[in-house]
Amino acid sequence: MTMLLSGLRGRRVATLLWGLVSVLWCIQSQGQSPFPPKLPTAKPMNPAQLRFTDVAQKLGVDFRHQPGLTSQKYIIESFGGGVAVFDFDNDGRPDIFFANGAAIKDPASSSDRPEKTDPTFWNRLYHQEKDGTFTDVTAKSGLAGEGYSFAAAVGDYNNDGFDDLYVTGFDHNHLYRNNGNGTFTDVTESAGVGGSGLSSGAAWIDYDNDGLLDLIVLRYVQWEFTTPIRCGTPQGRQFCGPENYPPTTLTLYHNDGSGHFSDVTVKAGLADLKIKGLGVDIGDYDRDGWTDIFVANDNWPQMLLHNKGDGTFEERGVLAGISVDEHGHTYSGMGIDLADYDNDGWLDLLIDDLSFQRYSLYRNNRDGTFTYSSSTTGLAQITAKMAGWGMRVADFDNDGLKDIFVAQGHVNDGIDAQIPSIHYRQSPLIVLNTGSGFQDVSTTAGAVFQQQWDARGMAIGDLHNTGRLDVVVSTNDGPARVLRSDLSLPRHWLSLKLQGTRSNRDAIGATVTVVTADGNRQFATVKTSGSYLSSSDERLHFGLNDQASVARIEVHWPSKIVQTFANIPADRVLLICETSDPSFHPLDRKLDVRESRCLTGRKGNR
Ligand SMILES: [Ca+2]
Ligand SMILES: [Ca+2]
Ligand SMILES: [Ca+2]
Ligand SMILES: [Ca+2]
Repeated sequence: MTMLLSGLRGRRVATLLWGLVSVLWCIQSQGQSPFPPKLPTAKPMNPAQLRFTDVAQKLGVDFRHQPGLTSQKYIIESFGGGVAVFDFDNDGRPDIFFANGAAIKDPASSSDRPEKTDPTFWNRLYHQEKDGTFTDVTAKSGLAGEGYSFAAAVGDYNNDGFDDLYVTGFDHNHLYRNNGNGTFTDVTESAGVGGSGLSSGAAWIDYDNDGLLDLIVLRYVQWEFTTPIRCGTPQGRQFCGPENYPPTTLTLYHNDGSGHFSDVTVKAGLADLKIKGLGVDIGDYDRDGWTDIFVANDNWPQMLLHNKGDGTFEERGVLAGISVDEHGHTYSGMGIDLADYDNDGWLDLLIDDLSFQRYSLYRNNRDGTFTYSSSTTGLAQITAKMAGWGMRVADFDNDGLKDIFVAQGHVNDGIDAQIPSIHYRQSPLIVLNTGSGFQDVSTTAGAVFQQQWDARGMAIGDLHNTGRLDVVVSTNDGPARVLRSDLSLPRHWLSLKLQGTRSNRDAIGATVTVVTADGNRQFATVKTSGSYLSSSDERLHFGLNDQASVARIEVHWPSKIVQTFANIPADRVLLICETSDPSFHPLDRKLDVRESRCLTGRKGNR
């Protein structure tokens, strides 16, 4: 397939192949369809009505990622930085954080450390104002950071109602406690989560369901500035791939509830796990009540860390059928998302990678295993030449079916000269879920899809509370993009913010089923993880197509409390408090109304 495609224009070919594949599908769909046969058919639509516009400059988001490029092509210069979309001041309007690089000595010795002394290297926090524009509040917030930063992971670890921020980096990670007054305090040392080595993705997860968020932190490879491996030639250095370096380990931190975390990697049975990790996501794929962990590894088997419920994990990637692609090949896993794309109530897995590897979609077989479904859904053909990083599976056109948005760009900045059909800078990708396959609608979705970026981090969220999912992209050595969704379809939607009282306050790990009268059934997990080095809006977004109300909402909390609600009107943001009181009804969350109405008196700390 890759040979056939190499001399041709990707998307046109993909469209042709799409037709071919569709025919093949019809032939085999009676057997192993990657979509359930009774899925409600989406209403006919004009894809041109889903459009994204880059409003970064217009809204005052002037972040530019600075990788600190050297002549040495140190591996960290190719990582890019993560994005976090989160409402740090609880005013109902999502804000944006960007992780940034740092100045690197050229060449650097073993004692040299990247520096953020120059403000162009600062991490940046942008506060959203009432008029929808953003103001750089980095200096006041105390989030400028130290060293070379990669991932941003949002979670309210101390359950005080203000989201905290974990930022990974080279050599040292940082935990910033949100003080609730617009400032953050670096509590890394007292919390014991500084880590070491070349960290990459991180995710908040309450793996033991005790109501306190724990933390999983990946590393990439064993690497130091003095690692004597260089790629390319002295005159033309290239970034070395992960195959040049030994694999490394991850760290699992247990939240002890006193502001301190314990490194439980050994106790959890994860100390011997060798990874080349980039993306990480969480979700209960087997619905046993314990949240599991998925790791996207670069040029290394992909991994499923099954939570055994006794504080230990078991790596089951091979058993579950997600470690390699359909041909048994490993690939360069970068971005990751666990999401139920076929609306059957079971989490599926998508991992993106480099050109000629095709993005890997694994459909959950509901028995602890997955089936590689990229080819049968058309996604393999669409993504054959693409290279993806930040990525989320979500309903961008509000028709009740989850779509895919990918921030793209190749890692090798010399690739254009080596393989003329592959480009270093690539357009982003928007793929719609039709209910029977995936369709690339990028060419009709706005001018940003004609632009070529070296994209890396990406987070999604309904920035202006209009019921449309926007996308924020960070590009390596380039400007940030705020892609406002200008979806013009008059489709209904519902946004749910869950607040735990016995469970962790962010409700991370809670699952929600939304059923509409037309028979559509959607399933989602509360999380901030997924994508690449990034953290998305924790509110759950549901597209409802032409349904003006939801027939039934079912919420399963990590505490085992189950809440159900009937006949809920659409087109609003609702706050659901965790309670066993059957008289509780979701609260309509107006802007500027602080969430003081949920029950208080829970465990936590300040
Ligand atoms: Ca805010
Ligand atoms: Ca916990
Ligand atoms: Ca599980
Ligand atoms: Ca959709």
